Amino acid sequence: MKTLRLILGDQLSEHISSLKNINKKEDIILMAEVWDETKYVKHHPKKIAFIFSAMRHFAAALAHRNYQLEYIKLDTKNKNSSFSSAVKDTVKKHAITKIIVTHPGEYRVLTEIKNWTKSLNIDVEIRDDDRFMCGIDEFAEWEQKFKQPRMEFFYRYMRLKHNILMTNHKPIGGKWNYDNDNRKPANNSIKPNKIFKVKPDKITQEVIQLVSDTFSDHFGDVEPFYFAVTRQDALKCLQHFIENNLSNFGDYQDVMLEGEPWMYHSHLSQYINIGLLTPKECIVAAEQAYKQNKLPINCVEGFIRQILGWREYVRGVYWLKMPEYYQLNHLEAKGKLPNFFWSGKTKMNCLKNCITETKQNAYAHHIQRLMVIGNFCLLAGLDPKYVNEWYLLVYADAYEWVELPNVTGMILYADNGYVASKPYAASGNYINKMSDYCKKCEYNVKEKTGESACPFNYLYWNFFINNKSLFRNNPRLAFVYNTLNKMDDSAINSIVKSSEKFIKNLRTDYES
Ligand code: FAD
Ligand code: DLZ
Ligand code: SF4
Repeated sequence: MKTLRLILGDQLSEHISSLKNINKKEDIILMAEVWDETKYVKHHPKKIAFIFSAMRHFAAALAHRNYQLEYIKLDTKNKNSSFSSAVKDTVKKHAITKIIVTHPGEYRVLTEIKNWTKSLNIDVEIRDDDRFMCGIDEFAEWEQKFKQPRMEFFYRYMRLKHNILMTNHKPIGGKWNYDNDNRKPANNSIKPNKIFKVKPDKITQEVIQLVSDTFSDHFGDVEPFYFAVTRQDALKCLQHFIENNLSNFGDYQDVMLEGEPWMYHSHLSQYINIGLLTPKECIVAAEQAYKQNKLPINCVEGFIRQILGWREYVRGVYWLKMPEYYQLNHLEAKGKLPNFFWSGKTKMNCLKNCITETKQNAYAHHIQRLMVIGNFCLLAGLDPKYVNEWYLLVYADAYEWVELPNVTGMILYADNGYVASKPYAASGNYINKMSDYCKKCEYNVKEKTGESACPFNYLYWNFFINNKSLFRNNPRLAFVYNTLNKMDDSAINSIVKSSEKFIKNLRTDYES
């Protein structure tokens, strides 16, 4: 009996469940560069180059270990290839009788895989993706126990279950969460370290050429390309982070500075998501740094919470709520993306910086994604459909299981507060405190309304005016509505007028 072991582009680990108990003499591993995956959204060229190069390096490592491998390179002439066509051809070529695959990261792909039993008349086994530290069924069981299944409770459950940063079943340091210590504002003395970069080898250079020849109409710059594409280099990136950035990670987690896209973040998400690193080893490395090198608890706990808490939580939410989650639009937002989401050309200096850096690096750090770009999408009333598409294609770490709950849930409140207890809305004041963007902006962050006022200032109030019936009874927004209630009619009128004008101009922008 010959079994096909299918490895998808974000499953690049020799310990992936689809390879367990493989018969090296009989079984065939299939990896395929296929058009459908490059086309379902027009991914950033750096993301495609990253995935293809990492796939080719991983395939070479497998071949070196004497696995039998069928590796299909992108056929630039036939643009109709898909996972299904690649599997069908390989099943026929090798007289395969069974397919084994690890659970994919996207609902769309799961549906495709489930069809093969019928369309190919073959046994298909879908194995759990045990790179995640919480199973899909386990999350669903945990979630049932809560009226409001918030990330913070889930995170505590995970800390206890995996015995991370615990002592005698209690959180080390006495507190579960040190987020209040992790909000230091921007200041001139912050000087982030150089990031870990890898020089492209021959395989990567070939892929860069392929991508620039083939996907030149996609948003983003393929070069300079400096991502790690092997497990060895991804491990070096993890070490670089632990040694150089983790000790500042907590303090400056929310800070944004012009010309400093990487700050003290780890830049590990794309490696974890694709399988070059496991979430567990990143968590363990940080915990060890706390124990051995006495790194500050707020930094280590903050970093671990992102991976053990948020990352696992959003994955649980995705599989629990799909496919309905994809359709959600609780605030009935209808706006399209303005052109500057593609060009970066806007007078709003914060957005200009974050979008331009996204275009260059296929990366933006969390606060740029959440409180600048995301905040704008929320306040400007952009339709979740377009916002999700944008976030899914622009970042090198984007797969729907992680992108969708962050966009629909965290930034757009489109799930009616399942993920976020209140909308992550902020005026220019927040961006001014956490960044140096406002200093060079054509808008004035101190002005509330009018032509030269920071658009975030009036859009913020306008959002809460427009959504009064939904939010006025939310206790976490009591301060917002208390302030609004004290505003006189002319102030409200000015906010509404400035907002209407701004949104009308946005419409002209995307319709042009
Ligand atoms: P660090 O700041 O160093 O954080 C450490 C790790 O924690 C990350 O590598 C990541 O694995 C994990 N993490 C942190 N926050 C989250 C989160 N909210 N959800 C899941 N994991 C998290 N992350 C993705 O991996 N893919 C996405 O497509 C993605 N889309 C996002 C869209 C929006 C609107 C927002 C607000 C966040 C999104 N995130 C996404 C989460 C987060 O912004 C990125 O994981 C992070 O910026 C990656 O950079 P880093 O590795 O330097 O992270
Ligand atoms: C994102 C992506 C791209 C652009 N190309 C491929 C590909 O050619 N072959 C492949 O196996 N995977 C690719 N991927 C990653 C897949 O889209 C990803 O595995 C699924 O979306 C499931 O998460
Ligand atoms: Fe952004 Fe407003 Fe500051 Fe300009 S003034 S950078 S638009 S927050």
